[in-house]
Amino acid sequence: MAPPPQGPDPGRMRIKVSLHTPVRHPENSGTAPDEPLLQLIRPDGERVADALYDPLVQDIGHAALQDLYEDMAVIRRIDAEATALQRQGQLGLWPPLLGQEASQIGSVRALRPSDFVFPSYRENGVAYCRGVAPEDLLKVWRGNAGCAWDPFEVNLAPTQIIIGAQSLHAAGYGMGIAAEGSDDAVITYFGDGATSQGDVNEAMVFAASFQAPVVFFCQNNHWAISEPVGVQARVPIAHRAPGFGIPSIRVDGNDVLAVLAATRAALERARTGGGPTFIEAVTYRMGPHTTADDPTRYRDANELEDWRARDPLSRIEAHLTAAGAFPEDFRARVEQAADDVAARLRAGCIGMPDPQPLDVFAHVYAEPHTWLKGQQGDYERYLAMFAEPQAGTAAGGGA
Ligand SMILES: Cc1ncc(C[n+]2csc(CCOP(=O)(O)OP(=O)(O)O)c2C)c(N)n1
Ligand SMILES: [Mg+2]
Repeated sequence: MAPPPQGPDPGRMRIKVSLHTPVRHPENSGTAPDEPLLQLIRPDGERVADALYDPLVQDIGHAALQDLYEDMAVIRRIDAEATALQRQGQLGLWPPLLGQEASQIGSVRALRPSDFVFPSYRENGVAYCRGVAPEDLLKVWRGNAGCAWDPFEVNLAPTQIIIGAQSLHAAGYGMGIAAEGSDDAVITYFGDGATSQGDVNEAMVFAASFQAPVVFFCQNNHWAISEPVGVQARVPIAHRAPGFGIPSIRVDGNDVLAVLAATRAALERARTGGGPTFIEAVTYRMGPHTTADDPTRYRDANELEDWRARDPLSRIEAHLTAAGAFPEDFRARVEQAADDVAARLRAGCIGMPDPQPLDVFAHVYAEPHTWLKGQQGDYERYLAMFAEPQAGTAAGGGA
């Protein structure tokens, strides 16, 4: 039985009761933004028992937790290396994921390969775990490709820059696979700011109406560039979804085990005809919005320190250390794995062949057509104006 609702606002309390669904954590009774979260491992590493969600992660022993830790350490290293490459002029831009490792790894590791992912621009950890080559993660940010991977090879849609647009694609794809009778599921990632966009709200309408097998995974990293989440929503973001008829859960996004459990629950619901679920993973963007941003201009340094104490990697390290499952050779192995991926990333970035100007026409339409060919011809003639004169020709042979 859920504890009685807290808080002085009776209107909100009524809403809360209607929000209650089987997937929702029983402790999530308040409406304040700091209401309790589903948490299975506390920041100090202590395991918290949870009757509803423990059965979903029964298979995750120390070895599996070590794997999750390794994933998080590797994507943190990828992120640091890419940030350095941008600072060294090798990338035009990079959107760091520092601090959001548990949200990305806990959710992506709950998927099966045939599920389909619709990401934003920040899910580079998700992309890596879907099987995208490390150097390919950089292509878009080096201006080298419009889409750096074949979406159908890794079941991952291209990087989406338009805030929230991918949620509509996810709803449509989910409706499609449901009509085909598949038991695959779809997950779409977006931020706290994106929940104020029309696209995300429209996607929730369609997904709810058609009971599409979609997991709406919101990484509430507390900021939408320089806008704090407190300005974005007056209630916890998770409370928005039930208004559409979509059950939601608020999970500690820095607890990889809790994120895994919540995502598994949502995927199971999707696969078995239960329709969409909304997950608010409460986490924190520890770096800038992108490498073009300077968060010291708008956020308090103390806030960053508070969140550093809730670091997603340290809590797993503390948990495993207390259990005697974080030996030195494991630490060394993880560091080596992270260094190897970073070296490949760097070499692949610097050695990446430049795209040719005419490549821009290759992926505009599935099939070429007269109008496009005409434009390509114009561009070819334009480029020819800059061609080096050939020896022996009237223009360049010279007497
Ligand atoms: C439709 C649209 N409007 C505005 C922007 C500019 N923009 C880029 S990122 C961003 C903030 C997004 O914040 P959030 O959804 O919380 O995601 P986060 O970047 O924190 O992961 C905005 C407004 C955009 N890319 N697309
Ligand atoms: Mg955000």
